[in-house]
Amino acid sequence: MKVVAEPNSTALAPHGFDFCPGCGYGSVLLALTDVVAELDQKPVFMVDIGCVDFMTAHMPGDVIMGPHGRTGALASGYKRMQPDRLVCAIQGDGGFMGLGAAESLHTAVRGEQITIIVLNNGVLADTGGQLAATTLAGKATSTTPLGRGPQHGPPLPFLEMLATLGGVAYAERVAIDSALGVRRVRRAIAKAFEVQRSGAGLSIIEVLSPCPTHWRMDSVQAWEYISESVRTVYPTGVLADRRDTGDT
Ligand SMILES: Cc1ncc(C[n+]2csc(CCOP(=O)(O)OP(=O)(O)O)c2C)c(N)n1
Ligand code: SF4
Ligand SMILES: [Mg+2]
Repeated sequence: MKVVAEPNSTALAPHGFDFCPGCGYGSVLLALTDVVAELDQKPVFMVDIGCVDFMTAHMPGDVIMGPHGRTGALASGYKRMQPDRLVCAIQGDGGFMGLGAAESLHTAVRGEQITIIVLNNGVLADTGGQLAATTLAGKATSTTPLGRGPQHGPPLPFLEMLATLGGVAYAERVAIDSALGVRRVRRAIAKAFEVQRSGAGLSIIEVLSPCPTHWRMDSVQAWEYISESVRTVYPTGVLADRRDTGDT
């Protein structure tokens, strides 16, 4: 096996991660820590409720936990009171696109000068693996053993919807399904902070992230599932970039 990156000891210390083996959240955390190490100020992080809250002990900066799904609203208020701080909300797909969809939508409509990282694992992982707005058609979850059916509607293209709004300065979807994918996560997060600094508007990064535990797969199968299935419904790439054009 080839080592492509050494774990960042700042993020891992003192007791290692609490994520399941093969979870994508550790890769996001390490990428985030690398990006923050290059910045001249530490962001303040607003962490949502979900498996994402296992990140709190490892964040490279101050942390405030938000009520489930409402972290975008909390981050908006903080940024308005502390406009010189870099503010980053981190939320799961269930919180961002489901229970907190209204707060997320209006944060985007207002074009808040914050960065949001959405961890899309297609499931409500922390509460036991329930169907989420993002679960793919046919995919079984713990509480929907027959899989997502027509009665549930199709998976929600929430980032595509938000990308149409003038307040969204930057929106990119990336995937943890390869070493290259992890590098792209890092690059996208760095870009999102640049956008926040430029004052252009909201920057959002959606990360397609494996959850081997609730997908009932091993780590390799989970990466393959993202490459072969999730990315066909949720294509990766830049969905909005209004940094230079001022386009609405
Ligand atoms: C207002 C509110 N509703 C519901 C819950 C229960 N709850 C906690 S975490 C969670 C699901 C989290 O799913 P997601 O946001 O996708 O994060 P993941 O666990 O997948 O990382 C739910 C429904 C809560 N804590 N607060
Ligand atoms: S349940 Fe899924 S999202 Fe939660 S820590 Fe485990 S692998 Fe990660
Ligand atoms: Mg989730």
